[in-house]
Amino acid sequence: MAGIRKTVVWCAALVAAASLARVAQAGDVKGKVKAQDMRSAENIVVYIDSIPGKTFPPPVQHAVVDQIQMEFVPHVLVIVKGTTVNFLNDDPVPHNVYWPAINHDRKLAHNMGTWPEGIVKSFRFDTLGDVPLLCKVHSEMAGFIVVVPTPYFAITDKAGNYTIKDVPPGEYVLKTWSEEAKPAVQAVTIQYGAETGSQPASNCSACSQAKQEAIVDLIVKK
Ligand SMILES: [Cu+2]
Repeated sequence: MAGIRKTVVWCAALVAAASLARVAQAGDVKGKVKAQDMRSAENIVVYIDSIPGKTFPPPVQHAVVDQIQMEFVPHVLVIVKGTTVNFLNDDPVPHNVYWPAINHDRKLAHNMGTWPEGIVKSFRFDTLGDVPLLCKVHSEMAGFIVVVPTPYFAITDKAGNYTIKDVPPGEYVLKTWSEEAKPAVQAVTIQYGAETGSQPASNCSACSQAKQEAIVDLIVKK
């Protein structure tokens, strides 16, 4: 009997812990980027800037930049610092990958070489900032890798919309990166879902209400 009672107490503690975790539920940061005097509002990176005292382990899974029909795909890739990128060639002609700088530092220029279809070469990016990708075989080819400090990032669609999912509660600085424009900076807060703390853990309509949404529209210009 004592064993059963102990188990019941344990379960109650677990439920309480689960409901507390829900109180600190993450939220989404979303909005629209207005691109002033620019060709397009697409492919603008929106990310949460470095959080003091916090580092984020890079994902084990590699990111991918392909070369398809004479283009870098995607045109802009965002990764968290420390991520390894696999460079692919899916064209029946050899392509090259090189970058003349990382974050405008020419000492970090690097040539990955030239290789035919089907071969994969990898590189780990440990420096924050943008990496302009070029191909020495086809001078018209251009792409970008943007290395950011947190895993909370998004990239705009054709209309300039973005959504950064599952940001933990806190006060942050939101930043943009664009091929054409200067960075825009904006403060954003994801609040703790304090009120739902008094709700029973089984009340799941309250759980969904705890999901925060911060709407932040940004203007980027040259
Ligand atoms: Cu090429």
